[in-house]
Amino acid sequence: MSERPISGITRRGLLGATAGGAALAGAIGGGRLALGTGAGVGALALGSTAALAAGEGFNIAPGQLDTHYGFWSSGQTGEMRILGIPSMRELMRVPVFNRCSATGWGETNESIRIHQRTMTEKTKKQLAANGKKIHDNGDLHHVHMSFTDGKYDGKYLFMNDKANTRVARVRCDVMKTDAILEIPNAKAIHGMRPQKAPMTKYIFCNGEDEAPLVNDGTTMQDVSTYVNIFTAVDAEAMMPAWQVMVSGNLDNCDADYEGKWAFSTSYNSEMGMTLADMTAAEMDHVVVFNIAAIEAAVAAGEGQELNGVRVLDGRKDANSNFTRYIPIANNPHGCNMAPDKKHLCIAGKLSPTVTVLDVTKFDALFEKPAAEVDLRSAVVAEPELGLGPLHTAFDGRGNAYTSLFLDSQVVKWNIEDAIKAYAGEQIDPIKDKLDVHYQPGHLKTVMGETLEAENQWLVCLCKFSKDRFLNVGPLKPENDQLIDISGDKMVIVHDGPNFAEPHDAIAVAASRMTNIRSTWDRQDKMWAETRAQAEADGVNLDDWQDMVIRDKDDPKKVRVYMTSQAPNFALESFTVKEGDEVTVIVTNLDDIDDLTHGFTMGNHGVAMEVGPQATSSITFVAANAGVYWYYCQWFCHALHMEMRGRMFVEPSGA
Ligand code: RUQ
Ligand code: CUA
Ligand code: CA
Repeated sequence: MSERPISGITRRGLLGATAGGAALAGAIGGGRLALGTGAGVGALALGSTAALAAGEGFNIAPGQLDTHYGFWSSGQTGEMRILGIPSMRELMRVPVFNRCSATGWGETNESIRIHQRTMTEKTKKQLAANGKKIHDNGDLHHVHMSFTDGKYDGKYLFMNDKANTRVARVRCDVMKTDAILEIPNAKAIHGMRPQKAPMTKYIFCNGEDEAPLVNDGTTMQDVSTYVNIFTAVDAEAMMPAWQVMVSGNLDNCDADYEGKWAFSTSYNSEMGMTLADMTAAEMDHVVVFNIAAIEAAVAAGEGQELNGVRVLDGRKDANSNFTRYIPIANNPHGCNMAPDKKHLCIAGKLSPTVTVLDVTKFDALFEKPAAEVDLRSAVVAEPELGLGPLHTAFDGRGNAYTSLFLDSQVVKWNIEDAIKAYAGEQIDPIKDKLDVHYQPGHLKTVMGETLEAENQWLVCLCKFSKDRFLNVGPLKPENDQLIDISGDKMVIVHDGPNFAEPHDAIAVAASRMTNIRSTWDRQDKMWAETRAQAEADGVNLDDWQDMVIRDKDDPKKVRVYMTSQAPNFALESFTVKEGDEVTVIVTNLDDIDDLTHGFTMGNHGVAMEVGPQATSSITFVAANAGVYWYYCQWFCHALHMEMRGRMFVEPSGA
């Protein structure tokens, strides 16, 4: 299984042989050209056997470009990653919730401001007690792009932090985090999805953990006071728009293609506090959120205002029109809306089934009080697929692909056939099963979470790699497998080791990502506050002045403005006093593609990236007298090593 022959030769053999390599390069060129015209066309153009198409299609020769961007989460690493599809080459890491040594994210003033933007008083107190300015870890499970009319618009990427109850946004023009929102009232944001239509007005965020609404220690043991919170975040303002209290907890979520609904799975409808309690009931549920009803209630001032957010009561007992609870077998997990605009697939996890809900039947659920409607009336299929179904992906031909965690398989099934089988027809909806390696979680088809689902590639994110790679010790990488789904049979064409722990990914056609810049705009809002400070100091960042300024009001504060142009810093040295709080502001004058400089201050734990035309600043205390060298740590020139200067720290008595 690991060495699938391509025209009778193994892939590894081909890549290892020089002569074969040249022959392959020729074949690849043709394959990629064909692919560039559209995945469907590419699949047809590429030979007659699936194995041949697979081999030619995924090997992107040196210098050739991938057809799709893959945006990957990284779980407890806290960053976002960009991979090329189909090559699976890692192209970039974008720090989000993590501290990044290379770029200074989490250390530069610009990034700290973004972190602190919506920080609650409680968090500030918590951080101060621990001698920190920001949380520099995160648990980033889900990355999703902003939509316009059910299609990716290439504008923003949104992602959750389960560890510290946050949501972040990355600007796609520069691929940098531009907003981090700490969500009040909720606990542990897990499932997170943008509204798909008519545009991404909201980001829907699931609070997974149960806690008292006002969590101040007045009630702790009384579980009946615990709630879970569903939050809609205003995607443009990156502020909470409204919240809904629900019964049970919230796991994964998704939204429909009309902009009417959001839905969330709940594995703990029991409101249990132990594993045994959380799995006790035979049925859990999916919560359906009625966006129009919620917006009307918020506009009417219903509910309560808590920490600046309007909170509505959508729990079962409240009998509201905000929510409906559709019973689903024990501990469901994945929540995936099909690109047919109609079918929502809920993965069973503990049940071997995927429950298919017809979202066009949801209106009927809200026409009468919940007690008077058949809450399962929207269920149109419930195929039994295998053990441990976690997530479902879709192609553009009506097929679904569900990961089976326990079986270590991907199962391909047809939605319409499953509906016919549920209605009593003798038909097997399962079209193919493929062993993957091992224990798959999320899986993604290219553009499969949009109205433009493609039919060539499926990426399966396997939680374990075990024996698939050279042993690197007890901690092993995960295994992202690339699967060719263009034929009737699924074919694994690539194993991609990946560090902890990509939960999820999306794959976006490169044609959707046309506004990515190669250099910064000098006026970028990323350093608006730094510019304002420069102006107050009489420094015009656009005139490329270099200055050392002592703050008039606080003489302990020194600001050092300098420019960089390969291979020089404008300041060869500067002088401060022991105990000074020093802010170094570097502007990169170079405007050439790929000419990044850096600033590292020796023995101070200080380093940052300064991209072409960017301004970046970093603050530290010069605690000890002496000579310290600063240097550029991003390779920029033949004389990059010489790009350095001295900071003289005078003894405080001097
Ligand atoms: S979850 S492996 Cu955090 Cu997306 Cu299902
Ligand atoms: Cu500038 Cu290296
Ligand atoms: Ca349960």
